[in-house]
Amino acid sequence: MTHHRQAIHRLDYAPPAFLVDRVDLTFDLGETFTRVTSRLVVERNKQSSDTTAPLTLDGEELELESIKLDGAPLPRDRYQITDSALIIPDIEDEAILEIVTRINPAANTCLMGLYQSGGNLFTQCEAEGFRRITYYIDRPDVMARFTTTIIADKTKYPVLLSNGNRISEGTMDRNRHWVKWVDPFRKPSYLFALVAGKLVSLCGQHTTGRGKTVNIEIFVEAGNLDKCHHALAAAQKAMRWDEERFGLEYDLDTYMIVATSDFNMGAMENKGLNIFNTKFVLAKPDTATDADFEGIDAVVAHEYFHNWTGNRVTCRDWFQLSLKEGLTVYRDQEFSSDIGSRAVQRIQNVRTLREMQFAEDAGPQAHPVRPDTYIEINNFYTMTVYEKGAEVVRMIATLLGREGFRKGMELYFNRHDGKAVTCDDFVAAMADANGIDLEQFKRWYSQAGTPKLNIDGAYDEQAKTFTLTVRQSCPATPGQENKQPLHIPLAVGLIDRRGQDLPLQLAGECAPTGTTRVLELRRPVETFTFTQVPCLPVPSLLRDFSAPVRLDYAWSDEDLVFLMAHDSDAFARWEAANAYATRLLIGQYHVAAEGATVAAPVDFLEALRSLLVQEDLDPALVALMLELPSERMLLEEIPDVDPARLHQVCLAIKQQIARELRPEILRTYLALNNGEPYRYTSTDVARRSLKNVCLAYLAELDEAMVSEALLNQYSRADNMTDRLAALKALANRNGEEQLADFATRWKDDALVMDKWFALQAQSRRPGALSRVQKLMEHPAFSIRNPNKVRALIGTFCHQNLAHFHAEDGYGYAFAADRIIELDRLNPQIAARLAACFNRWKQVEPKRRAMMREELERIAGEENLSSDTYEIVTKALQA
Ligand code: B3K
Ligand code: ZN
Repeated sequence: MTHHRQAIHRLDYAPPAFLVDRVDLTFDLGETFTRVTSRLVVERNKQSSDTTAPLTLDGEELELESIKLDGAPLPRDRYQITDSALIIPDIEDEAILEIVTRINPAANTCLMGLYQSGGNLFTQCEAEGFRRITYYIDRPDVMARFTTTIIADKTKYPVLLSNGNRISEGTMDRNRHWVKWVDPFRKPSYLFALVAGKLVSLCGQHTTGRGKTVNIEIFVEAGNLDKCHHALAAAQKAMRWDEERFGLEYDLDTYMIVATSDFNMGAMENKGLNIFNTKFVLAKPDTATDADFEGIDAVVAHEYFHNWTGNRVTCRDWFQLSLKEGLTVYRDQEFSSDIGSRAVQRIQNVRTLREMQFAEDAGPQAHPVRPDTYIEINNFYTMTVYEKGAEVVRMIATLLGREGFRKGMELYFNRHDGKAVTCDDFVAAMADANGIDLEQFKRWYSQAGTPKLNIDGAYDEQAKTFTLTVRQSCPATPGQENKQPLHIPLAVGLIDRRGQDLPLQLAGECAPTGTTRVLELRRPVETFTFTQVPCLPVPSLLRDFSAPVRLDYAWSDEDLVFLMAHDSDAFARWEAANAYATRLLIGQYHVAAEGATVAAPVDFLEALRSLLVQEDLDPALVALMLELPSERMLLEEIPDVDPARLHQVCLAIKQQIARELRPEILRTYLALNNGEPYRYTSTDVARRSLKNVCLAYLAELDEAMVSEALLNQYSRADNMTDRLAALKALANRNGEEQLADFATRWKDDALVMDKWFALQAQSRRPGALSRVQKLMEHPAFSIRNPNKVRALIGTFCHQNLAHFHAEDGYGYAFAADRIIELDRLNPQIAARLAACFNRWKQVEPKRRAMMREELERIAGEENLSSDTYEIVTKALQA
């Protein structure tokens, strides 16, 4: 591994000195010794101002066997080799290179480049993994035509896959066979993929609107075929959706998905050959939860959608990552909204954004959606680039309307198909297609930090007007002291005392235009006066979360209860419940700090009770409204926070709700726990979600009836959603027997065992850390497997706040030890884990000092990877 630590700057971008027209690769595969022969047709780039630059090919951990230039061996004094490049100074404007290198997939623990997993071979190239396969100009603005010939042992590697179309195959001596793939589309090297191994496949089809038949093939290890049907259906749904919503069709004959259990992230959109973490492919009702099924729909759609937003039009440089990621997340969120419940989808997305992206934006790693500088690009596959990036695209869609947005997408593809472009190009297509000005809006790409809106509302009884005064501001972030005002769409409504939406008419307009209005903020302070307002209304602000901002409006508790019951915008109803609970929990945290007893007011409890007794509400929404804000989210709201106290307060309120609403919760639980067989339909998913929220509350009661209900649900469930919900509660009680039973039952299913590890890592019972340490010795655990690390160690460090932040500091020391250990094996996974120290300045001084010490200990390690180095040094500097 190279440990470059130099910052790269967006404004230093220069077009590549050379382009690659064709790449012909031949892989002679072996697990410890793979020979890669690469034939490159290169030419000097006329767009480059540097007309004498040497040809520089990136390469890492490669062993060069031979190199030929235009057919003749290249003498040793005609090229240089460093630990990150092969440099040929003296070269014609057009040249053909033949480079032979060897690599060792079995020794590859960072899972970038070509690596081994379960005896099979896989590649991961984004962002800069191709340079670990062969010497190449490994940057996204070099787009070439690829062919790939794979030679391998027939018995060990019967299936040989790469991008594009399989055009020929044959057998060879020594039990070997070969397959040749041709990708008709130009692509950057990060989209290259190769898979070889013993795999079986589930095949399906999709017929496009124009009548073309596309084959869909899902490859998995033997024994998993019965878990691929949901993923196949997801691919079919995604193909149909993209045609209907955006007119985008698949462009190859076959779309392949391959699943591996060793993968650094969720999945990868390689052209025609997507590689997935098994977590986002394999599912059946008895092994996967409803959330897993939803995750598969979303990730399959996301990777499939990348074929247009990412592959056909790609990024000019890695600073533009959100060009493909923000847009593709927006697309997958819209897909999920269309196949499920739009309101539920929106609430879940906003919850994630608040809990994780707002935290990132408020901490030492804060960066704009289009970053200006990075040390290690892998650290920039962030919540900001993905989720805030998607919010930025969503705001454009809100400003343009659905048709306007589609026109913008059409212009974007007309202009840029087959090219590597920038975020500015995307915004320009949107603006030009609609004849509007998005110059100020572009600051959303360049400015980090979560903006804040302070809103006042004033009713003029005499004039019958209601005036909103909106002040926007944005806190300083590392490297960005002063912020400029943003162009922000603010969706609002006004609700009268009977709970009816008022028609909205702004001063100067002659007629009302609907009941939800998107106000456009541009200046630091804006006022909007609504006329013909008959009585004092309750304003509903930021409907559907129309912008990724924090909002401050002085709603009374009664207003919030009123909005929970009456807002016509489902998101806003949930938001009112969430705001009320947040306010209450923060208030009670301070009450606890003064030593007083924690309690929720009657009004709050009654508001929740009324959700449970109304029959006509969507159970999924009720479930979301009943769930208290996470400790992780609350931690962001309390400076100098004591996480242990926060945990106690949340627990006390949860227990109080359980006690006081016991009859309603129990009745709801029993009504929903009706023994009907499992079906994965949105109605049933919604009902299960409410049932299991009720179960979680009941589990707070120390009653024999509850223990019995938990044991019953655990043992009788015909699906993983219900079984796991019961086991989760049992893991907080004395559920040793059930935990052991679960492990015996599922010991051979890696994904189910991940759930088992995560449950225990989350458990709030005393001794959580020592149990986690003990579980690291369990035969199903491996520090080399990212899913296992995330399930056990990641869950403990990021989600079990009470134990991670234990007063003795052992949680911090444990995290630091693991980060150091992982850094030598897999820097990307180590750096992700290191983010658990990001908010050290938010916690109270004693813990803060201990966290800082651990950060310093990590930073002091010799040979730290650039990944971990960047995260810990930024955490310490900020
Ligand atoms: N594009 C990949 C992420 C690659 C991460 C590299 N460190 C998956 C996705 O966003 O679809
Ligand atoms: Zn993506």
